[in-house]
Amino acid sequence: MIRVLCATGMLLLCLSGVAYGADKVYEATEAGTPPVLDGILDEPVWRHAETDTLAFRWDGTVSEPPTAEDLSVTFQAVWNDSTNRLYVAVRVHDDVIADHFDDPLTSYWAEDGVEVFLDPDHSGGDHQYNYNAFAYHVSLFGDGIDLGADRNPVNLKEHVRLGLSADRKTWEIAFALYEVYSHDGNSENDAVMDIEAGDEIGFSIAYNDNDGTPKVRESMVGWVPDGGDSWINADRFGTLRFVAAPATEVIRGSWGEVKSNEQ
Ligand SMILES: [Ca+2]
Ligand SMILES: [Ca+2]
Ligand SMILES: [Ca+2]
Ligand SMILES: [Ca+2]
Repeated sequence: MIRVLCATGMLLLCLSGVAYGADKVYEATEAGTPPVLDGILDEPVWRHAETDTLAFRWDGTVSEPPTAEDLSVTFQAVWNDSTNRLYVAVRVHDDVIADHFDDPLTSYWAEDGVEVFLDPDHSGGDHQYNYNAFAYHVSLFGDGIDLGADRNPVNLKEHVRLGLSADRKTWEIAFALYEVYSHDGNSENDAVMDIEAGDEIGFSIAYNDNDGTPKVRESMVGWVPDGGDSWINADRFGTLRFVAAPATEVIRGSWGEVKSNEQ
């Protein structure tokens, strides 16, 4: 719609609609074999996947975008046809890695962590106190915190699997894509997306930087411009498109076999 309005010369509408992540698209290729979630990005698919940067300041007590020494973050994403999972790899340069509270629900937005936004049916719209879309605050311990329908934080860690490197700066995360989530304890009332090449979902990603002061988020950097309200509104998300792997890059078998063959 934005492109149509621009093309017809409706400049004010064009300018007012340019913001947010709607025009950002990441193409995730299919991994013939799912990555091993160990925080080590040595699988062949990570060598080929597009790398993008979290270049936009969304929030934080640091008024300027963080320096490269303070925080710089890149990510990649792939998917697997057999597991129906989205895999996200995140490389973080952060001067201080901090997590202050044993309770994963305490100040979850202001601990060091990756925040991944998913809207599997690409509907957009409000998701603050419902499961229309998700803002998974992935902690260093593999929690997946979002606000629930009762307006309290809820740990949806069954949606998330994390492999973290020993220095806690390389994240390898798998997500199940819940098109329907009931949160009633009965998985028969939920629907996880059956991913196929050509599908598109609402997607965004950010990093929350804590550098040692409890409950203080020094910086939040994200993939799309003006994404600070993404935890409320899925219209702020960009798009992730699932694409098939080039035939030459599809490698079947376990990573143990692949790695041993490469040595
Ligand atoms: Ca790995
Ligand atoms: Ca930092
Ligand atoms: Ca939705
Ligand atoms: Ca930090």
